[in-house]
Amino acid sequence: MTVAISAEAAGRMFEPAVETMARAELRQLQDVRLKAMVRYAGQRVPHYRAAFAAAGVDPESFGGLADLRRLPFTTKSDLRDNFPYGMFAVPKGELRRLHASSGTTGSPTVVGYTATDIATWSDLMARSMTAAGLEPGQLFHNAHGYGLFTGGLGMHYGAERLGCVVLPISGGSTERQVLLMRDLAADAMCATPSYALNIAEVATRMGIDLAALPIRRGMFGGEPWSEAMRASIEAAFGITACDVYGLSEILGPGVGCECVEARSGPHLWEDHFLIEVIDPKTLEAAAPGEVGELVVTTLTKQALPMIRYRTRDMTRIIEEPCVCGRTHRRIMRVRGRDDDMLIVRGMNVYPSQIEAALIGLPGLAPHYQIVLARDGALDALTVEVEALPDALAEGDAARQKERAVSHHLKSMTGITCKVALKAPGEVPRSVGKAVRVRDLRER
Ligand code: DLL
Repeated sequence: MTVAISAEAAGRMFEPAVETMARAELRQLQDVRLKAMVRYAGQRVPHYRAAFAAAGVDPESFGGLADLRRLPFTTKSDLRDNFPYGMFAVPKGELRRLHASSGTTGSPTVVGYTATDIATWSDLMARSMTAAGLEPGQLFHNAHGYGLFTGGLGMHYGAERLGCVVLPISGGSTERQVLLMRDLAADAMCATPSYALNIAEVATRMGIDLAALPIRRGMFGGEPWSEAMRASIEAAFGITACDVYGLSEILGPGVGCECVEARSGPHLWEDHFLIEVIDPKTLEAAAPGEVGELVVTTLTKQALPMIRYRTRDMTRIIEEPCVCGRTHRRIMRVRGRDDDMLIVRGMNVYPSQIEAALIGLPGLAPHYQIVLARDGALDALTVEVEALPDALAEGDAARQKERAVSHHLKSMTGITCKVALKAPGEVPRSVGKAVRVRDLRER
């Protein structure tokens, strides 16, 4: 049984039958796939065999969705402890691709894909792109880094699967990005949101009005961003900007994506991923609609099955049906990882909350960094933000502006902070994931 949707709505989906599957039918599919996945992981991965045994779960007779909470969690340290191939369910020769994390927050982790996994990933990316309003035949300007980061190749394969023409420009060479976007008449693009703003700024310097070009669609993700940043990107490029979510441990980009119709949080593709939100302290299920840590179980992954993987990403599940007709649930835009949260004088705040309050204020450019330092026994937080070129202030006028912005941040986020106005170009620009926090505190 599928939900009745109009042919016109179905035409805007890559796999309409699956994307509009009735919830009960989707649950049933998840149940069957979960049982098979637990059996598969137990048979093939010693780590899971041991973890299931410790939790008293017999993978051969596992009860499916009803018993989900009996399954052990998997964390990033399990991947590290089993580096490089210990968590894999297939021999090395059956893999077709490896990606790796940069290891900025610890030792590196490696993820892998079989040929079937790459085909599934491409399908899910094509599904995500269609949701974001892309169409076959369009020119897709791919400004995600190619290489070990999953952004570049993940988007590339998805765009080809959809039938787009891909420009694999990768990140960097920003002036060239602008020229090619104009000369080749790109229809759609993807980048991290911070890099998109960098491109927009360079275009302005070059005297090129991106909003006057044919480009109309964009997909942005890989790092937290805010509604204010979406508005800046949409205005600069003259596009609709959709939020695409994912993480390498689970897949890469394309675990979910916003639909262009609602643009109110990514739909996660629940035929391939089982999602839960937990309280990261108690590890119990968060109350319905409450914010907590997203936990994902892969339902079809061959090379690297993930059972109840703790993403550290904080969000909530949106249960309300979406206007686009898709039945796969949405999550609230991810505002950061649990470990990105700053605790300043006892107040908890995510960099993205500061961003949301900051961007769009008159006279400020959307380029900022948060500096943490020690002030005696206390933490001191300074927000360094650039003034727009035509709004540069000096002396008393600058101090007054800084105080006004600091007051605004306090009222919006509860955080007491200093604000330091910077001249245009003083805040470092990103070509991939932006570094939002400089922590100068001694550990
Ligand atoms: O960043 C995959 C990706 C590439 C997604 C391009 C979207 C676009 P990792 O490098 O493993 O994979 O980093 C994953 O980035 O756990 C989140 O903390 C963060 N992240 C990814 N997408 C979003 C988003 C890729 N749309 C980590 N909003 C995730 C907020 C995001 N955070």
